[in-house]
Amino acid sequence: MPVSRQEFEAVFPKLVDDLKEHAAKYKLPYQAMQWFDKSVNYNTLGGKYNRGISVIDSAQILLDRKLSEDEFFKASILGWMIELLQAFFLVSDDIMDSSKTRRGQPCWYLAPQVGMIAINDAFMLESGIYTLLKKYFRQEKYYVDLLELFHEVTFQTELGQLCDLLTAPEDHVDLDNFSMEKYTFIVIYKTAYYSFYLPVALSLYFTGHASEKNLKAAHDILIPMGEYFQVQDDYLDNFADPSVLGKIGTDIQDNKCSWLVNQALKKCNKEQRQVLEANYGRKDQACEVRIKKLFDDLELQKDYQQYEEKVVGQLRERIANLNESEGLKKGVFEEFLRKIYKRSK
Ligand code: DMA
Ligand code: MG
Ligand code: MG
Ligand code: MG
Repeated sequence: MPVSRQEFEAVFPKLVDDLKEHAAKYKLPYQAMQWFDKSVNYNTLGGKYNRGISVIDSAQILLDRKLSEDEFFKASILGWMIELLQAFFLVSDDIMDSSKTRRGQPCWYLAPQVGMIAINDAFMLESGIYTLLKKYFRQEKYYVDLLELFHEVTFQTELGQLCDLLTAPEDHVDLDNFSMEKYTFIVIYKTAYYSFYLPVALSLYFTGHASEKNLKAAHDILIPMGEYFQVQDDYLDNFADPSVLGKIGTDIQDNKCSWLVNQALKKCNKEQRQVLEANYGRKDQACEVRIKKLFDDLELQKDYQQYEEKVVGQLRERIANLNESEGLKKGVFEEFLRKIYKRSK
C-alpha cells in the first residue's frame, strides 16, 4: 500500500524540532528562531510530496514487505530531505521566475515582511538536509554516498536552472534561441534528477540494493520519466486551472523555452510565427492572452495528449524490460508512473 500524505506529514514536526535544536546550539536569538520555524513550515509543507513519499513506497516495494516503525521513520527522513531540497529550489525559483503564488498561497518572497530575506531562507532550507543527514545517517556505511548524491543532484539541478534562465532573457525575445535539444537538456537537469532519480537512488542505498547496475537501470528509466513530468509542468503552466494547480503560470511572460512554445514553433504558419515574435516573452497581460489564444488555435492540447500516450507507452516498455536480478523491482517505477500519469496538478 502506498503511504498517505498524512502518514508522511506526521513525521515532519519532529524534524523541525531537530533543525531548531541544531540552531539552538549556537544560541540563535528567539526572533530568528521563530523566523526559521515559520520559513521551514511555510516552504516545505503543502505540496503533493510525490518525491518524499516515493522514497518510502520504493523501499517497501524493494524489501517486499511493510517497513518496521523505525524503518518507516528513517525512510521518511530521507523523503523529507528531498522535500527540503525542493523547498530550497522553489523559494529561489519563484524569485527568479517572478512567480506570484505557490501551493495556493503567495510565494515566500512575496509574503509579508519577507522580500529578499527569502534568499537566505532558501540557503537555510538546503542546510537542513545536511543537519538531518548527519544526525540520522552518520553511522551508516552509505553516509558518504548519500552526502555525495545530494551534492551532485543539487549541482545538476543548478545547471538546469542556469540554462533555463539563460534561454529566457528578460529583455530580448529570440525564438531562434529555442530548440527541443536545449529543452531536453534543461528539463533533464532542472527536474528529472532531483525529482525522479534521487528518491529511488536514496531508496536503493537505504535498502542495500544500490549496486552500480541497479543505479544505472533506475537512472535510465527515471530520467525519461522526469522529462515527461516537466513536459506536464509546462503544459499545466498554460492549460491548468491555477486554483487546482496552486500556482499561476509564468512561462509565456517569462520568455521560457517551454514544451508548448517549442511545439508552437514546429506547427505555426508565417502569420502565427509573427504573432509569436510580437507577443511571446513580454511582461504584458494582453500579449500573454494573445499567445494563449494562439496555443488554443494550434490545438496544442491534442499534441500534448498524443505525446503523453506515446511517452507513457515507451516508459511502460522500458519498465517491462527491466532486469530484476540484483533486487531492483518493476513495481518501483510502475508506482512512480501511476502517481504522475494524467496528473492535473
Ligand atoms: C522547475 O521549473 C525547476 C525547479 C528546479 C524548481 P519551473 O520554474 O517550471 O517550476 P514551477 O512551474 O513549479 O515554477
Ligand atoms: Mg518557476
Ligand atoms: Mg523556473
Ligand atoms: Mg513550470
